[in-house]
Amino acid sequence: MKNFSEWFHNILEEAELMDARYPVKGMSVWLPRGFKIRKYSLQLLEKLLDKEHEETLFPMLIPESELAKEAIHVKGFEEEVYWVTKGGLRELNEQLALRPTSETAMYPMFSLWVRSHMDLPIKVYQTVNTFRYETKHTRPLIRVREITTFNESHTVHATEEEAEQQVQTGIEIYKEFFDALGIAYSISKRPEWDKFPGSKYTMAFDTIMPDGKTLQIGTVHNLGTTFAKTFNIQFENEEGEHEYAHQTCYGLSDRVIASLIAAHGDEKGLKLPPVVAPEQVVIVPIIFKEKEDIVLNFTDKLEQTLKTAGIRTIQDKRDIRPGKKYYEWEQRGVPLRIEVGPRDIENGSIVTIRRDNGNKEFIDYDENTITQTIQNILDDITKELKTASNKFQKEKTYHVETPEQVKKTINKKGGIITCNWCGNTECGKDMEEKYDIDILGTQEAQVEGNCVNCGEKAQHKVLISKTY
Ligand code: P5A
Ligand code: ZN
Repeated sequence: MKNFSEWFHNILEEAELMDARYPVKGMSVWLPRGFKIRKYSLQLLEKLLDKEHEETLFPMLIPESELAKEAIHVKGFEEEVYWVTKGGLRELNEQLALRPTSETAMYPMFSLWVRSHMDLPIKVYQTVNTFRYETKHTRPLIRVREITTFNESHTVHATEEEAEQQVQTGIEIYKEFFDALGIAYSISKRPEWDKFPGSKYTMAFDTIMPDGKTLQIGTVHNLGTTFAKTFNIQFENEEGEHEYAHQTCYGLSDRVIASLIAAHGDEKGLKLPPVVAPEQVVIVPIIFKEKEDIVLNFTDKLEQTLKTAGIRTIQDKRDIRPGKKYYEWEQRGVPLRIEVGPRDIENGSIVTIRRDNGNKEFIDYDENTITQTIQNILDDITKELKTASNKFQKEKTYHVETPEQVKKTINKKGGIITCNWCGNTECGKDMEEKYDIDILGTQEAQVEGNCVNCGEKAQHKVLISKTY
């Protein structure tokens, strides 16, 4: 695709996912089709989280005094906070922030809930909207000012080891989630200057978009005891002594939907993994005048059979050219199309066309096995979509060894570059400026040799790219 930004913008409209014409910058409307994709994505995520978290719901407004308590945290967000200053005509005594994230809404309450080690661990999540007055160029789903789908998990633990373990668990859950959606990712530890404000460290998921720039699609933070100290989250241990709790938090946003669209889409439009597709199968009856009844009897029954088996199926009986129907459903990303005409019924077969690779197949129709046959094709589509996006991410990740190669690769090819790095902040920031890129973070690896930028002894394998 030649111009990803343009393609992305058009597809939201053409596939009827979102309407970006809402008269507030950075805020858009979810249309029914988009909302269904969002709903199925969330169901998948929440099913994974529900294994060990509980769902909660905290208020959207945060008193200024609470937001301001954690100095580093508030510093990180001060330029992005929307404020409610009036109730009707009256000035409020204390202004209230629209949550940019919910640490400072939740943790004063955690402080009340946690008394003894028996109260720990706490593992909760919520799916809410949050507000960030972003100053960089806003784009639907990718950089928004109302994050409408903010899924945030927060955990509290008695020990540092447990919190460390939870970071791994958070990463595993997100991996499983992205894998199920076929979204490829690279995980790295953000550099000091780019970690979540107030955290000990941040682990981030980045996916390469079709234009070669990366998008951060999820983050897992170890908060250490910083917030526990600020909000006084203390517990009595088994010896009767008071200790500060160890915390983690992790979050995802509308960007998951953006990357889902970007990872699989093509010139024809959307390609949806069956798990989140509003319609998994569309049946198009090919109707000729005198054979109409025969065909529709067949396709009605087929529709019913697939629906009963739990496959989201629709039948397009509109009186328009089949070609127009194909075009529309392909654009909307329906994973599988079934065509049935009088000739097919005579031959005892149906025709299937896969959205992922366009493959057309004649399938012998057997009432008893048809749902399994269709399910198998859908499963294969899921697998192939994931394979393709993993392949893309891998092919667009380059290891380089010299500064010249860094420059050449980033400008020519985009994607993610890995190289040796000393780990020093000054050197890192120098690289960011010099090459006009971002340091995504470091990965654990045995490194030999010197830093690609300053020549000092290398300490890390570092990932760099242009970013959204
Ligand atoms: C973790 C959850 C947090 O806010 N507090 C609770 C922690 N982390 S974060 O990295 O700041 O945000 C989590 C994820 O949200 C996405 N994101 C956005 N998506 C769309 N528009 C935005 N303006 C925006 N800002 C952040 C990122 O994917 C990020 O990883
Ligand atoms: Zn260096």
